[in-house]
Amino acid sequence: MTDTVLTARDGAVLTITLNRPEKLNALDASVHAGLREALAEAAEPDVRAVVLTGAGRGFCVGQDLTEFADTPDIAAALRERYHPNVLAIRALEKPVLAAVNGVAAGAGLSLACACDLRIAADSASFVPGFIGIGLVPDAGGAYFLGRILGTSRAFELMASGRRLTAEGALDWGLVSEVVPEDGIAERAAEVAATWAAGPTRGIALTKRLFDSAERASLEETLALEAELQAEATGTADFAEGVAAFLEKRPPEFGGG
Ligand code: LHQ
Repeated sequence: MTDTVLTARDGAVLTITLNRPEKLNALDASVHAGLREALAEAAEPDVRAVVLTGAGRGFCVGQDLTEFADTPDIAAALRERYHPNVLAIRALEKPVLAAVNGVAAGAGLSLACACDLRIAADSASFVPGFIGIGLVPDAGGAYFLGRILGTSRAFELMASGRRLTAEGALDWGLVSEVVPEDGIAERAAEVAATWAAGPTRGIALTKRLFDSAERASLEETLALEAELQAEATGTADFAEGVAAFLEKRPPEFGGG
């Protein structure tokens, strides 16, 4: 693991911290590689929720623009460095929470939006850096923002390049809550611990169903839902959930 990406475990929660604070956690080759390793660690079965955050005053400002100058084949760089990590976040069979502690720009914004949930510090902001330098959104930016915000709002934001504040992001549903800057790590740990105590298989299958539903017909969605529900009813957490309901007690989900 590179020291530009750190991981820390607290029970079933894995926190991944992008760690180039002096560059607002801009993505260079070492961050891409470190994130790839960290996401592999996140796939371990005893991890039941993941937090992605940044060290210092930024979340992530996207591509390191000093390194980019030395990248002759941009399409290849996107395929090799960005796409595996974006796809790995979506493939993780557990919830991934972006704790947006500061500015999220360019591919850093896309990365936050690839996660399942987002909370933000009141000092955070969302900057579509791409258009500021004449680029199109990448790292899934158009895909994720279009789905989260709707095409009209996403286009206006991404094509204007204007900065969205944390409060504006809350108003638009881009983040689910805004907390004081000095409380974001604690709140992220609290939210992630709640998710980690949930029925992890059911949450994972719900994630898969939503990802599929965004592209599928109603008929395809009904078919997949029947398949996944059959799988969910086979889990220990389903048995525990029903037993707890009948015994009028809170469930204790083990994640299996
Ligand atoms: C940075 C960066 C940065 C390096 C701040 N790189 N150092 C993918 C593949 C291939 C091609 C290209 O694109 C992509 C995807 C992308 O992500 S494109 C979009 C790239 N990101 C941007 O365009 C954002 C550029 N940054 C900014 O506009 C500002 O830094 C924001 C508005 C994010 C924050 O502004 P401030 O809070 O005023 O901070 P700052 O600008 O003073 O930055 C602090 C330091 O971080 C500074 O370094 P220095 O040595 O001067 O203190 C910046 O140069 C450095 N930094 N972004 N992307």
